[in-house]
Amino acid sequence: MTERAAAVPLADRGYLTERGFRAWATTLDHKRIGVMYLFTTLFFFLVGGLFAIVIRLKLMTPGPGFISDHTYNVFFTIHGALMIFIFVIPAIPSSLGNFFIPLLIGARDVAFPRLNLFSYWLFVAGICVVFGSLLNPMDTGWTFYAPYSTRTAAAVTVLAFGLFMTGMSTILTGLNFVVTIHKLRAPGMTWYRMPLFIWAMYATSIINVLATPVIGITFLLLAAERLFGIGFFDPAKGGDPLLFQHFFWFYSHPVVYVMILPAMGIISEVIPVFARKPIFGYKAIAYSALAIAFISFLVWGHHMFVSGMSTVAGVIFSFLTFFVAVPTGIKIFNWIATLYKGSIHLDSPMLYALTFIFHFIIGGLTGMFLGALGTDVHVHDTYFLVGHFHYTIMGGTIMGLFAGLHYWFPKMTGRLLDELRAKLAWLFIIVGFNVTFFPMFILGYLGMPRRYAEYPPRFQTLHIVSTVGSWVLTIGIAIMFLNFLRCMRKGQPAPANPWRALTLEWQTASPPATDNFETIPTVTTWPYGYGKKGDAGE
Ligand code: HEM
Ligand SMILES: [Cu+2]
Repeated sequence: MTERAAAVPLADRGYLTERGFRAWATTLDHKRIGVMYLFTTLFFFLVGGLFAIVIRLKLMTPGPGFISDHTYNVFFTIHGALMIFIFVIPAIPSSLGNFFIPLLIGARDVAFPRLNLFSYWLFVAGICVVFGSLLNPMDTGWTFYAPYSTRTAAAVTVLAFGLFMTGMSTILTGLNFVVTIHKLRAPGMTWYRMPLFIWAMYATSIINVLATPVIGITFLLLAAERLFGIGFFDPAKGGDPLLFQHFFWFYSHPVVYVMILPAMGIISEVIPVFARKPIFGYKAIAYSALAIAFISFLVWGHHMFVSGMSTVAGVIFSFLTFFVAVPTGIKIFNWIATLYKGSIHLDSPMLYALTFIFHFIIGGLTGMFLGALGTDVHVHDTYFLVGHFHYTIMGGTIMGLFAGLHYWFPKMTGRLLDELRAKLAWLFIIVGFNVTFFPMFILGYLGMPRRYAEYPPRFQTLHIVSTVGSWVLTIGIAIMFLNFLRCMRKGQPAPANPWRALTLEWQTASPPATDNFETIPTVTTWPYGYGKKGDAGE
């Protein structure tokens, strides 16, 4: 491969034309705001990843290590809290959602551009407060469990306040998206002509608007308890620690679907384009997103099976949990049916989409073990769970994000990615990911508890395998990011529609102009008519 000495200039830099800090910081363009979110969240993915690497290094040896056990607790708390609250919750909705919702529905911007900009800066301000808490860092785990979190001397109140702000930003973004999807669709874009990514973002936004206030209020109660000694959660003050767990999971279970639904939306876009086939079961996929959003509010108790809840409640929550598997299974079946007899193109977005399906099946099925009351009692709070949620979040959501980044890179930057490097990165990532996280299922099954800095030596071999895997994974992620950075400046100029896709964002220039479309398109059909003669996509 020959290196090009200088960047190839783009004929038209579209929305990227205006340069300078001010132009970005005060922009009302949803695309620029999306890009700012993308850079911010990806940066914290890398920071959270650094903590993960240190955690894994420590776990190579069973006894006391190069960091103290307290530091270990702090590190997995920072790792978890950053990854969940600052990275994965906003990662797809606020970045790719902001960038692509208006483009996919044929609008010029979101419904409330100023509110959108405000949400971004509120998010940044929240992150600053979160970092303020690092002066006296928290060691409670990302779950903030009371009563410990009400008593520890660490800066819980500051962290809770920072997350309150980022949560507020999430709510405002969710509202903005719901109104945008209702009000700003191009003429002719009926609900059943909407791309499935839009359905997914719609369901996600509804969860964000309904669930996030609950955690916000919980954080306020926690702060009130710490600051004013009001007994909400601490039994010594007449509170109930289980109330905290109920509040926390009433938010945090639905929020796992905030993490996964947008990724599922991306997969529903990528699969038909690279299989050159109409999506199978469009309505089933669309409605299953809403069904997942609805059911997600009914199952929080599965995180509390061992908290002393009554067996009857446990059985009911366990039973309800299995219902989530139905709409989830519907999606997976429909994607596979779309692939069936398709003309599969294994470009990098498709590789990541297939990787999503592969990992998510493992993550989802192990979720069934955790949702079943009888088995969860045994594997609760072990590495089985750590394996499960990394398979769903990292193996699922993050692979969906990577699929989306590779798919939409030409649209966002106006340049093509280097496919060879993209595929090389993918190879490292899929191998590294599975070597890192699969051993965790076995470790958990054998009884290795989560959140322990030290462990019996018989677990060491599997821990070493996992740590070596994390190095392979890191190399893959590094190659991927370097490829992004390099091709942002030096990639070949991209045509408007390099993947021959039918959704509206590809019918405008790469990168799009500030107001997206020269004239607002009129929609006459759904966007999945692939493989038929005479279609624009063929
Ligand atoms: C880069 C690869 C990653 C590695 C090697 C890794 C490793 C780990 C390990 C070993 C733990 C368990 C710590 C313990 O229980 O003692 C952990 C916890 C956790 N990880 Fe990761 N992780 C990675 C990426 C991610 C991502 C992408 C997310 C989410 C977006 C994530 C979310 C979490 C959460 C929420 C916890 C629980 C923290 C707690 O127990 O409070 N991780 N991670
Ligand atoms: Cu849950």
